[in-house]
Amino acid sequence: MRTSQPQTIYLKDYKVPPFLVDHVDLRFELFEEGARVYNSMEIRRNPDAESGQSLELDGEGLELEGLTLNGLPLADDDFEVTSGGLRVDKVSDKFTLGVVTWILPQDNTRLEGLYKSSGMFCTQCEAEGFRWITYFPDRPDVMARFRTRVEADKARYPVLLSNGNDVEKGDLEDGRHFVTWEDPFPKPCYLFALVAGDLAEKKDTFTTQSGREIDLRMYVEPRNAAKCDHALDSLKRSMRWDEQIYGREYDLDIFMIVAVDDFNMGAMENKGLNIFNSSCVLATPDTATDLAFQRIEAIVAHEYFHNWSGNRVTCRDWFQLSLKEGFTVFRDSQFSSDMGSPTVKRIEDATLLRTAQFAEDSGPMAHPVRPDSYIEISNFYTLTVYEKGAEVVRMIHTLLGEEDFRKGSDLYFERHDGQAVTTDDFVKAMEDASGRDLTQFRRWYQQAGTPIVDVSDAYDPDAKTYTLTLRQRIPATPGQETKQPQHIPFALGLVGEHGEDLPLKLQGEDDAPAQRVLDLTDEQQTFVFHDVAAQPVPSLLRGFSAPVKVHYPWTRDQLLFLMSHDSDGFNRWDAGQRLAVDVIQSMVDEPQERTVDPRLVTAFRQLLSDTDLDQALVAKMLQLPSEAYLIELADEADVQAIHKARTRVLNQLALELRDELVACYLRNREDGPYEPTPQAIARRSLKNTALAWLLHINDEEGRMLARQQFENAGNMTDQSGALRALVNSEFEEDRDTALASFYDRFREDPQVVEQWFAIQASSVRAGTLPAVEALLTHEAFDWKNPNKIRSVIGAFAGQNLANFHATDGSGYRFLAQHILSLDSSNPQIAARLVSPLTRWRNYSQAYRDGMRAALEQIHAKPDLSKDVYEVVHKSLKG
Ligand code: 7MF
Ligand code: ZN
Repeated sequence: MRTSQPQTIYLKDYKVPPFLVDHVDLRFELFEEGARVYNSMEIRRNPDAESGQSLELDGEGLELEGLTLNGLPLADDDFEVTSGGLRVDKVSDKFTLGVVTWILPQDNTRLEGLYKSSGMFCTQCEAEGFRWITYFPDRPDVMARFRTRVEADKARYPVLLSNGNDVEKGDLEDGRHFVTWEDPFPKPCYLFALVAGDLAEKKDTFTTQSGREIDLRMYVEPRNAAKCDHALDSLKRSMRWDEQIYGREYDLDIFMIVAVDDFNMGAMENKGLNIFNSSCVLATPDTATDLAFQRIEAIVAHEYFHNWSGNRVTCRDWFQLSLKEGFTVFRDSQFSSDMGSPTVKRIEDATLLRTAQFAEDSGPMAHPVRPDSYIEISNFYTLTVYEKGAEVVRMIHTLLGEEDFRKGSDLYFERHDGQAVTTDDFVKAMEDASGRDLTQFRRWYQQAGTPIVDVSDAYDPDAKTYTLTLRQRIPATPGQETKQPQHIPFALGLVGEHGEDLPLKLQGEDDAPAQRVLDLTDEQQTFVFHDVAAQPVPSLLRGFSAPVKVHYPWTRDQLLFLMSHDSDGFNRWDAGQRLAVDVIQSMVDEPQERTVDPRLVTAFRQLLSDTDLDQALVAKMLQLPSEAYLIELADEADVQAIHKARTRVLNQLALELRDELVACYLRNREDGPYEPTPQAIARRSLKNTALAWLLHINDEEGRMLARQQFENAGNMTDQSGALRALVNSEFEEDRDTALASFYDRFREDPQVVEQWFAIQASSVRAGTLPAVEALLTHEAFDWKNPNKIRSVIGAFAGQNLANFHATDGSGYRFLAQHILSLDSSNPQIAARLVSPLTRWRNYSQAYRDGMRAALEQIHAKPDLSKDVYEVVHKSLKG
């Protein structure tokens, strides 16, 4: 147990900052033994704050070497160094405070603040990393102009970067040099960044809509110089898109991207100097899959879009995190949708939401999009804040329509430029621009839990009326026992017997649209549609218009009908998923039920040979619902039973459709050069799915095709597709040969080795744990590198569910053991690894006790970090 209870921070306790910082002058002296940071702050009392308060600055792990007030050294009894900072009691209304600190970046394994990654210096300051660099009011509502001088050895660190524009550079004594950077835009310190290293520079330019030429620069380790093109192209597409869709132009003369190998998260939007995890930005067709290409495009866009949604307009406090993250995820998903297939993008977003966010929303860490309290803020960079937050913005977009939404966004950026604001300010701007009342809608930010919409209907053949009754309920979540009804935009259509959309005409209306969005605002509402010629099949929540669960008793025949007839592509996919879920669940419930419903086989057969439908959509429709989703749907999940049932369905489908799978594979094989077009990507995806299915049933021809593909692949999508298929098969020899040759070929490339680790750690073959344990002692494994930890431990616990949930509890003990050791070196990474254990109450008895025991074992560690403590403690509570 921790010796002291960590403090909980509450939104209701928010107070404006007692002091403001107008300007910060920083000087970094970087050495191998450490770094000295000179920090000179122009501070003044906040006129809006309570008067007479002492100056309190945040600081962690700092050695204080000097402290001056208006240039004069402070006496020992004029200030106090406290556990989390520094207090100066007697200060006037306006003064300059000088602080000198000594820090040890080379020993910084937490990867917060200033640290070293493969020989270079870099920073990560969001959310509270700046306090590990110097004493400062580390809160986002203190916005200052930064001037940063970086000094280091010129041979080791020829490249010295920080935010803004470089205004001065020169040589110093002893082979050292310096560069000074000035950022004209006031910013919170979480957006501060510094990079120093021996880096290759890739240059490009972008001309803005107003004709300004922007210098684009990408900095990577020299061995990665050939992996930059895709990110730079993505950046230019993002910049153009933000101008066209949101009217947002870039504001500095330089925009820089840096890739670093050791990074706790995906990327960071530091003003003018975005820093990326190497795995989220570096790519060539030979080393990155199509999926990685798409992910990189989306992440580059996300970080770039933050320049307005996050940097120019930032968060007042960390409870408002979704203000920038929800909005920016919404913007990057709009962008991806515009760059590819909107239906497929929507399916991907809805899948993530329904699988992982719904699980979070019904577990012990459930919290509103705008949380009310936290212990450690880095635990709140969650799917709820990001993905549900983006859905909330998307619903505003649906309610207002394209045009008014754009007016709202323009008003928001104009009204709050240079400010630190709240989610409420965002909604207010949307209201003011559109004239719509979003009072009730605001509950989406305040109430946790996934709303459930129960739908019932009745058709009256005489009156030709169709009556839909919708009821909403929101389950209780920690700290929120009862809920108020929310405003749910509920899109729907009624599908007639020939697959046509029937007109949707409510009482007293003349217009009858084919699709409409109902405003569900009460606990229960009834809608009567007139002039409905025949009994329709309802197509509900089209396009996944709200992040809710819909319950309606569709028959399997109705689902089959929607699967092939619904005019809404998303709901075609959804009907297929619901059908497959139903088939698998009935096998979980009745293990003696041996044969798969032949109608599912027929539907999949049709899909496999349908060459008219968007092939990317076909590839999605062929994916069975994941084990994670089936577990989420269960009340008391029996993982092994779910795994067995799903495997049995997959086996039978593959056996019965074996010839179609081979034909689909051959049809989609390409001989020409690699192309990154959506069509080619869809073909590869379909082909690799067919291959995986064939190897799932240990088909000999599939084996031959996989070997051929592995040996001749001209791109990483095909190479790893074949490897993955072989690794998940029973063909041991082929598997071992392929794994060895793959490693041999790519051992020098960390991003590929990470994929190699993840493919093995997520292998469905029984008894993977010993193999996973062996990976931890592999020469390429590195406990200091978060990507390696994620690709082995994270992939095992998060994706290899049947093996992780082994009923002997070995998977849980394995995870607990490594969380405990990581807790001391990198608490953020350790805390993220706890999440596969948190929902122990939703598993059946055979799993529950083992999961809880693992949590209790972690909880018992003395001096547990507050990161891990918060997740474990909340999981065990109640
Ligand atoms: C796309 O949000 C979507 C989400 C915080 C770090 C990046 O820009 C960010 C940072 C976390 C989790 C997800 C994402 C990010 C972070 C992310 C990246 C790309 N402000 Br933690
Ligand atoms: Zn973000």
